[in-house]
Amino acid sequence: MRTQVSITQNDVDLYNGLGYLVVRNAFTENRIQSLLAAVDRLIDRALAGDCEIGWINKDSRLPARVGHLLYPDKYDHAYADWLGEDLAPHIEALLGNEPVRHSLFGMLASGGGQPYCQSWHRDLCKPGEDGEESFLLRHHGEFVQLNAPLLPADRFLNIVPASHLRASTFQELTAVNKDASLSMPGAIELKLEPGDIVYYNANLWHRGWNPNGDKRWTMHCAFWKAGCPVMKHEFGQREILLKHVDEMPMVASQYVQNYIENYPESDPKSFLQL
Ligand SMILES: O=C(O)CCC(=O)C(=O)O
Repeated sequence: MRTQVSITQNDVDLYNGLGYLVVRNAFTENRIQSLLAAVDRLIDRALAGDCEIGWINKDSRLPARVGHLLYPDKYDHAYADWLGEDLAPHIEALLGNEPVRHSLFGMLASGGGQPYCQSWHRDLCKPGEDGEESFLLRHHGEFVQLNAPLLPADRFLNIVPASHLRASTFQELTAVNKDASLSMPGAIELKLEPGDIVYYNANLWHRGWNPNGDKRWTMHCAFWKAGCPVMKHEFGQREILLKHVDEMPMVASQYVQNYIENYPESDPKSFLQL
């Protein structure tokens, strides 16, 4: 199956300039249904004791955030097919058409009225530290993260556009240190529907914000250029992925193989050390 929407050079330029790109209707209703069915199968397996996941409410089939969906116990071909057929052309365009490796593959989940309120953060650098901007510039274009909701009216990712390649401002540092609920200068709420994908730089100022605990199932994945060594925050997946990398469809298998091949034997570095 071909990808539904391709990413143009103009999209890549927008992504690089703003630190995010929303692709509307990036995958079909059939794909949405196949991913929802995969999550339902995961819940069935977890309820049967065949794999372990966290719960918001087990009786209501409400999982908590799930990581490592490519691990053998949580794996479903639906995830790997989606990665190969819909996501890969986008990811590769955004990473300069170079080989790509897996980093993180999971699902953000909320529900049952349980508030989910993250503080504003950048994933891989320390806001306000000396050299903040040079870290950000050094790794520019090497990685991409995505959120792709499977349920309607996903309004839970807040970002500060174009904050990904500069040092944090005094106002940002003040807002984050005072109170997570304070509004952040220039912040926007992304409005996404199933089939939409937001690709973003994980060092944009951002947060997940769902104070009412509305039901949310949002695929959440990250990828790096293949040659970038596996870092501390994504370390520890090699042994378990090796068990079934050969059984995955071609693209997913290649991305995972590239993770395995760039795995340091010990002492993985952090983003700041590279
Ligand atoms: O909930 C979200 O959309 C953002 C998640 C996030 O930023 C994180 O877990 O670091």
